[in-house]
Amino acid sequence: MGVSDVVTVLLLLVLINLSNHNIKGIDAFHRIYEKLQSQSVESVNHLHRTGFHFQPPKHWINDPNGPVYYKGFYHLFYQYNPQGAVWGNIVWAHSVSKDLVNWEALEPAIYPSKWFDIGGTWSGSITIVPGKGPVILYTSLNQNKTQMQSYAIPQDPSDPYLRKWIKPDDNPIAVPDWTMNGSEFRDPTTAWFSKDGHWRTLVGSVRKHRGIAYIYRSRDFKHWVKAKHPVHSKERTGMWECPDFFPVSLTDFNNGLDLDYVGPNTKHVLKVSLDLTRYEYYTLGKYDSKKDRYVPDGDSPDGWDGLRFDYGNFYASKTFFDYKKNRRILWGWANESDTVDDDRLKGWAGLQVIPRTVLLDSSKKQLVFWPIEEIESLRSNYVRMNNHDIKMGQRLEVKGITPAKADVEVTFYVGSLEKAETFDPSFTFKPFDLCKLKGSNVTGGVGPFGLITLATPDLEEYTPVFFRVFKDTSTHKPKVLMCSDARPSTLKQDQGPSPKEKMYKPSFAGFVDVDLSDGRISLRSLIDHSVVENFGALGKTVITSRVYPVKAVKENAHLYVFNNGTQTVNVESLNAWSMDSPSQMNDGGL
Ligand code: DQQ
Repeated sequence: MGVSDVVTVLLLLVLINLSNHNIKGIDAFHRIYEKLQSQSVESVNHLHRTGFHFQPPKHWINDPNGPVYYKGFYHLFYQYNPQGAVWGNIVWAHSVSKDLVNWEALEPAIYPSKWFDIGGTWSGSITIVPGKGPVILYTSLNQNKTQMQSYAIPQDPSDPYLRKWIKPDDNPIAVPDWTMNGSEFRDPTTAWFSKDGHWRTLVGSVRKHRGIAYIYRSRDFKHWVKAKHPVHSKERTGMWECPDFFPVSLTDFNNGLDLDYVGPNTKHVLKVSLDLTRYEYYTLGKYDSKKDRYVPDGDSPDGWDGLRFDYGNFYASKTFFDYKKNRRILWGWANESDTVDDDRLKGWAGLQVIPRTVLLDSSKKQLVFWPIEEIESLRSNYVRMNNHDIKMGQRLEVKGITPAKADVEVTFYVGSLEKAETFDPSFTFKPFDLCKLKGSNVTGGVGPFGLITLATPDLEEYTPVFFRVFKDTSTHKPKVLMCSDARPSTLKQDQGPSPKEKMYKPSFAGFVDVDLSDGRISLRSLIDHSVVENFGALGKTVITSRVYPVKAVKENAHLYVFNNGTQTVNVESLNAWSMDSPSQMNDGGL
């Protein structure tokens, strides 16, 4: 073992240790809780269940799979344990919707039943193949747990509900060869058709700690051949789960592109979910379709410090192109951050975030995300606030809506940045540490200011979401930190000696790439009992947090705007709505 190998191993050990703090219920290597995975749920505890997020009536869920718009319906499949509230026994559960808000649950689409998938039906995607209809590509595990790629087709492609799926006998369509790691080979992407007459799909993997996205080609969507080189790989990033690969337009910042779009003015996005840390990153770059190689742009960090779709509790995400509205939509899984024991007692675990549109930011350096417009149909009671100064230490209550189930949009005017603190460059890649260090209460110059969600009036419990503005003397630009700090979110005590038995209360954070030249910054928060989704600067930085207040619940929860910086901040406009619940999801026999 050379010095660099020793360094790599040490680095990985540190990361594995770190990752243990990030996750629970499912760990980096899909180890399962033997005793709990099939322990049926006696009753469902509703205290922290969400009001307008996607959740089945009970049990464990994880990755969104195969989202697609087909014959008037949006389909969402997802990894689901029909027998318990922890990961295990995974099937593809299936729901349909006409508007991405109200869902009808159907029977699971695929579940282990054939020799090639008896060991598991894991994540994958759907491609609409002309002449065939929708085809599922998924990771199937045989009885030895070898990971392979398989396909399934609808029994009746004319059925808009796509209720029944068939797994043809010529499966699997891709098996790991001797150069590959058979227990780390999964999550095929939606395929795209190229001018050379081939379909292409990516499959995530790892080799010697190098994260890999293999590319497979097929002429008939049945016989697939691995390209000589991976489309992309990166050393020391570990297993790449759930890759996602799609083009974005460099000239049209309002519409999404389908996967097979070819044109001069595009870039590609490659997103990977890092099994070691349980967070994702993406790069923007150029895809050379002749060489089947993807090269990230020089200023798009490729690795642990990369850009993220969401800087919070968000994983295994997947986009799809919505033909109906010409947009690319992102789904992502928000895991619980309470304990495995809590999940067992609650009888449920996991949710899907509100779907988000994905566009290239006009800077062309990053993406922007925004909750789909359909979610606004749930807005009810409305209150507003205009032109309110908030001096240092002040807190203003937003009254007249249901704070535990709300949609809030606020624009702050911060004015001069003269009082902003100097940015310490050692935090450049450590926004979490900076958020943890300063929190929402340490007085700053410009900020911390923002929203206090899910709060008791005496702030025994609260989840603050806020900005803190620094001066970056190297760039002469403001450095804007955005935080969602779960530390004060609950009075419930951390329990148990091991990380998985302890509640996880992270100080999630990211920087927001804005110059504040007009003195303004906006924040939108979707608050839903145990989940808060936050969109800074119109979706440039997004942070999702899971929190479990015991007092600030339902009608006892409050919402405030606050400022703990010496510079007075003006709430230029605040619009807030109570949110209704969508029509009940029927349980489809789940
Ligand atoms: N979850 C699936 C895998 C995927 C992982 C198994 C990501 O296919 O890699 O439930 O959360």
